[in-house]
Amino acid sequence: MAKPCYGDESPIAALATASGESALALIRCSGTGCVELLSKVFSRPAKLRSAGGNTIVHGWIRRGGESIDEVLIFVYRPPRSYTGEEGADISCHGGTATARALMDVLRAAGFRDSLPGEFSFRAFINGKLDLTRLESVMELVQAKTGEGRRRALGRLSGRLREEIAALRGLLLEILAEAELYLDYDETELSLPGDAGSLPGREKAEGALERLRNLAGTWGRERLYQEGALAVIAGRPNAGKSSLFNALLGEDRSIVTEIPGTTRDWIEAAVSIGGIPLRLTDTAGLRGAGEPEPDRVERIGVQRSRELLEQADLVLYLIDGSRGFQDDDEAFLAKPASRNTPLLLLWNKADIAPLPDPPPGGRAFLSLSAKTGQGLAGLCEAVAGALEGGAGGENGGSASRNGAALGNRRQKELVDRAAAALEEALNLADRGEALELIAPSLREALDALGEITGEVSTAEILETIFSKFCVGK
Ligand SMILES: Nc1nc2c(ncn2[C@@H]2O[C@H](COP(=O)(O)OP(=O)(O)O)[C@@H](O)[C@H]2O)c(=O)[nH]1
Ligand SMILES: [Mg+2]
Repeated sequence: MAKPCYGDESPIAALATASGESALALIRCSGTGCVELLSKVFSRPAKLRSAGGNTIVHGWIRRGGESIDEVLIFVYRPPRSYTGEEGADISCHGGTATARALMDVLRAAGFRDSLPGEFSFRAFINGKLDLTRLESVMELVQAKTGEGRRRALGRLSGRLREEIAALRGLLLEILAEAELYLDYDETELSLPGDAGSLPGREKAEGALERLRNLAGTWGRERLYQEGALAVIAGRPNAGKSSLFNALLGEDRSIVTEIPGTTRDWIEAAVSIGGIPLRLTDTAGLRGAGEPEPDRVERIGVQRSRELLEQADLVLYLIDGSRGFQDDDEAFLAKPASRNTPLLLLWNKADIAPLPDPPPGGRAFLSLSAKTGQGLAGLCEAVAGALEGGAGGENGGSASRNGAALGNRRQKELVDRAAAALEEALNLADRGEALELIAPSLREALDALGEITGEVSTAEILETIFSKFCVGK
């Protein structure tokens, strides 16, 4: 049998829900003739074959004389379906055994297993959705927090597609004007301003600013999608494990009064201010004058340092009962920790309030990991510090109608469009002829077209859709 490939139009099927124990599951089918194929393994073949679009038929899936499951089949007729093709969703009972048995029946009936993202690929090919909206469906599926979900939904509703369409429209106007001049002999039509200047220059400058604003949205979007690594650091016994547990809302990390209790780092996923965080508790960083830690703890401390280098945010804890020490000062003075956003936390405020004025004239957040005092303020500060760090070079200024980028692919293409447009403006500044400027404008236009899929190749599409999950 030939290797299945995207775009071969054969009837496909896939389990669209997560496999495992559940009340119900959904198997999705698409492709010309798929209702006919299903009717061969269905208890009411005539009813299914004659079913209109967007209707539901109840019955049993059978193999020979054996009933496999009682199901509801949602029938779709083209073009009114997700893929634009004839389709059927089988709502069956959950659990791995049932889904597996039904998939076997479907394969025997002539369906093949869908490739990753193949339903979406077909939806794109059939003009149902553009790439930004299809990718947002994937972002929605992968959203880890409510805020991530809300942002993906904005793209699904078409905000990004609209902004890209508007920008393409602008570039097309500029290009059309430039080409008008190119078509005429210079003696018949004189260029506005200096010879070689770009007609529609103001439009191009406006478009460039909008592109930069759009590119600037990625830092923040990335934060909500991919999350951030927050590392809790500080001297032994500062209360790092206590804070880790308090933020998690459970006793995950061991807390004792014995310095050096945490020897290896522990990571857990939490959501703070809608940002998915990988929070890590680390072994305490001992000072020079303290007893040499044993071998295991020494490795733990080394790992703490490595984690600190990868961190997006450092939560540096001071043991308030012992005060701000030379070791703390030494840590904060290190260049590695100066580049990463850092929050200075004064812990154990329940027994040792933050002195006024605070030591070293530094800004501390006062809290108690034990009583929970100050934790709400800490969460706000964490979200603020990460958002500030993710603002990007232009401070993350909002783009038109709240459009925001959803993935690295889109970011790279917006950057490419901006660079090409900038090049066009530079060429115009140098008084180059329109023949030399126009290709840069076209390149910007093509890069934007790739974002929505108006410009695409089989290779580009396969790369995109193969990252989707099976059944999507
Ligand atoms: N009073 C008080 N004690 C705390 C607080 N946070 C931690 N501790 C105590 O400090 C000791 C060390 O805590 P732990 O979380 O293991 O510190 P780590 O070594 O930095 O992980 C334990 O006895 C904790 O009960 C706090 O906010 N207030
Ligand atoms: Mg600890």
